[in-house]
Amino acid sequence: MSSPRFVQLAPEAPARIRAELLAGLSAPVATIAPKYLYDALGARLFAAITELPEYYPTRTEAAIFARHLAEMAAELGPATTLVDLGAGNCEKAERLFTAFGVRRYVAVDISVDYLRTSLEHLQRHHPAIAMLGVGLDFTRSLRLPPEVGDGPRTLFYPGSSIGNFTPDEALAFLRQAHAECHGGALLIGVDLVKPRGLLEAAYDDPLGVTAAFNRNLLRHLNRVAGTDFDLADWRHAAFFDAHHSRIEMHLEARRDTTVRWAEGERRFAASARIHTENSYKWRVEDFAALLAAAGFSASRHWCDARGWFAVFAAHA
Ligand code: AVI
Repeated sequence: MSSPRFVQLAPEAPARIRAELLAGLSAPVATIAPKYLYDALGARLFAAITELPEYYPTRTEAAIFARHLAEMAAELGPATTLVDLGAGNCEKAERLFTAFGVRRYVAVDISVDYLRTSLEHLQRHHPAIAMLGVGLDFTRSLRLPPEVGDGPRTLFYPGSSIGNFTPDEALAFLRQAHAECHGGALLIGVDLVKPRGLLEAAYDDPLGVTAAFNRNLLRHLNRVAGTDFDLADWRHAAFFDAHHSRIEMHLEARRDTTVRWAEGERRFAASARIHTENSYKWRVEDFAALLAAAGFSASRHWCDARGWFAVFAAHA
């Protein structure tokens, strides 16, 4: 019985993570990168978000895949090597294995610790597929290790996580993805522009799960950066900025408050904010143009009937 292999690429040193977080907190517009939303509890809260009736992206994307899988496979040809970016529990990729004739599955996430259990479980169900887990923060740089092997690769980036990059960052990321395809293809989920009310409900749900997800970032910061945030002082704020075509998430001070750490502090007046996430909403034609600018030669997309979400297949 084969078992998965694992490669952890150099994780960022704790001192650098701390320095980056504190620099963001001290910047004129206080900002924390959204990847810090995902500590162990944050990952669970995100999983809960995907179950909320208001959070349409996950189930809309799943329905598009369920309906058009055969056409996608026909468009792209066999995905002998499937590279899953942000694999987590690997569930989305598993649904592609048969239709895409996957022979080698590479699950990539920020740490192999997040992948071990899911990949070992998956390997038991798919003993004929060679499996590799790669620990890599690909939001910094997408350079896959040699263990992935030569030959064309199909990169799989579902969930509209591309929306958490600014358009410039998305272009830089897609250029790296293009190079890493080795002449293969990209299959990517993209959330689309839609009426403000639908968007804002998805990012500020009445149950308060997204608020908990956002505020949990402060607990994470207290742990890794040594800050003394009092969660009671901060509320969740999320709104659609039509000019930038993005949902912005912030943490907003309920009252004047001062946050302290070993070598510094920052005072926040009531209503001051810390920017914690952007979630860009694309138009189909703009995203197709972005793929072309990144070097992909031909792209096709599939949408749900309401035109809320798109899955793009692009040839490298
Ligand atoms: C992971 N990412 C695509 C989610 C999104 O919709 O931007 C993260 C999220 N933030 C709040 N709710 C969900």
